[in-house]
Amino acid sequence: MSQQFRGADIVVRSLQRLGCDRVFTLSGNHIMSLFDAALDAGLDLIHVRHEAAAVHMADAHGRLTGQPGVAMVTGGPGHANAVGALFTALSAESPMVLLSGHAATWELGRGGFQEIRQAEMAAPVCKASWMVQATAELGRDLGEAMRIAASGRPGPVHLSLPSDVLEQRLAEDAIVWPQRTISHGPPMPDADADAILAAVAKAKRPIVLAGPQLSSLGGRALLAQLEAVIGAPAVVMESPRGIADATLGAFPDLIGRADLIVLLGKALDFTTKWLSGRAFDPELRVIAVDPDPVLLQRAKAEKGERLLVACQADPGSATGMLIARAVERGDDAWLKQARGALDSRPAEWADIVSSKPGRLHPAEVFRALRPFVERDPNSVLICDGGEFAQWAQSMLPLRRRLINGVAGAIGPSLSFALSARLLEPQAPIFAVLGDGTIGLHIAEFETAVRRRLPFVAILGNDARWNAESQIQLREYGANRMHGCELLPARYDQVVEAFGGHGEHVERAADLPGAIERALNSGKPACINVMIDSIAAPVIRA
Ligand SMILES: Cc1ncc(C[n+]2csc(CCOP(=O)(O)OP(=O)(O)O)c2C)c(N)n1
Ligand SMILES: [Mg+2]
Repeated sequence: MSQQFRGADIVVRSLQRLGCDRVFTLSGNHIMSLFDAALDAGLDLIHVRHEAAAVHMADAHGRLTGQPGVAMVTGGPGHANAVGALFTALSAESPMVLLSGHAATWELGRGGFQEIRQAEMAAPVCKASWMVQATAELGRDLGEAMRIAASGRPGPVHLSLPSDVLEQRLAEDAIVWPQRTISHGPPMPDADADAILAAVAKAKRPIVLAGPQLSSLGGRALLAQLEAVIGAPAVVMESPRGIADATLGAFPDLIGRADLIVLLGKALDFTTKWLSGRAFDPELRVIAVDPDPVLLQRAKAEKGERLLVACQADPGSATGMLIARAVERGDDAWLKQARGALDSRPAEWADIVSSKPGRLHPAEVFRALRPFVERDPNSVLICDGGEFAQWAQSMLPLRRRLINGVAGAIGPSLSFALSARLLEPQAPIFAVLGDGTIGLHIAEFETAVRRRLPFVAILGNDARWNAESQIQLREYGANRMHGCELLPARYDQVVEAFGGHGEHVERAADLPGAIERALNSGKPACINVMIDSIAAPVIRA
């Protein structure tokens, strides 16, 4: 007689066959069979303190490796907690799979325990979302979920797993084990590549805008190569601040001068201001390369005859194709000008200091942090939150970096740091975040201590939700600011109470020593830096 497998064992072994040896999870009634199966199979459960944190960790895994990260949560409220975080993964074009336990199929429609229409709830924030119908389909459906997550424009996929489907047993010969596959879109036709390259060569001031999926180390390296051969700046747009992302220096001034913009997997959305309005050249021409026909259609609808080429292709392989077929642009004057604007930072940042005693200016913080980030080429920088983090994005080197992404949802950084540490055994990992933001997932320091995952959080503590305070100041006036102030709390002591390392800094001179001690502690650390409430930087050419 062939061996019998529980549904839960099929899930765990399918995950392993698909290359996943670790899941991010939080326990619950509906998934205890999966925990049980993980024990025999040796699947590592990284169990966390909020379901959204599990999703953020799977998201970071996806962004850093290009392979889907997997989060596993319980049904009903566990699933509901997880769904919000999928929005971040979707907007960051990050491959990941959310597996949620689910009320048994025989309970459905009868008011089962924690019964809710989970697949429908997750659908708007996923590439695909469904409930597995039968134990025999588990392996195939998991393979399909992983394939969809990593193919085309990457993103999250959700599967709900009813508890009876997980508990039912099946003979081994009745199981369909999954295959590891990715469907690459059609390659870019030679004619399209040549048409794009000819248009770029003809343009006086072309700019390439890449989407978040090219924000990885590999993606950035590819874009740097493209930039060099075609003589046009190639810029990743991955921030909800869009053109005004502080990473991009004086980009708002630069983009207004462009006569051709190539969208390389970059959605024509609010971050690009749809490339129209007073800030843009009225004669601006556009080219769109995208794996998603819906986005090509959108570009056509927005740009009409100003859209010169619309080509369905994977942005990574399309970039490779363009590099291979490009003829070097003789004149690099435009690229030099453009790089000047992108890399320009105000000279006064070199010595700007806070005027408030006991509070640092964000520029003082990042001048001190910069050598520590640069010390190791593999260091990982994570930026999260409001105004403080914008200074980090502007002043720190752009290598292995994760930011909240186009969704603009604050809070994922601590989870990102843990996930990064699981992949990066050695190099320093810095999470830069605000005091408002740390409150969303501060309990993940307990996870980090328990799992011995050291990293250093650089917390800018201005005792307020400053990004929103700045909106009140700008829009409603200094006498109408309320509802955004916080206590100057000692988050470093909270982290010490979890078993981590804490530092409290009120003077710039003390910061380098604090960072060095935090790194040397070998523990998850929080440096509570008291800062002045300063608006995000605005850089003009
Ligand atoms: C999930 C989520 N909730 C609320 C917001 C709105 N929001 C954006 S930035 C911000 C303030 C962040 O405060 P803090 O982390 O202290 O950073 P600061 O701006 O003070 O430097 C808020 C509330 C958001 N973007 N995402
Ligand atoms: Mg703050």
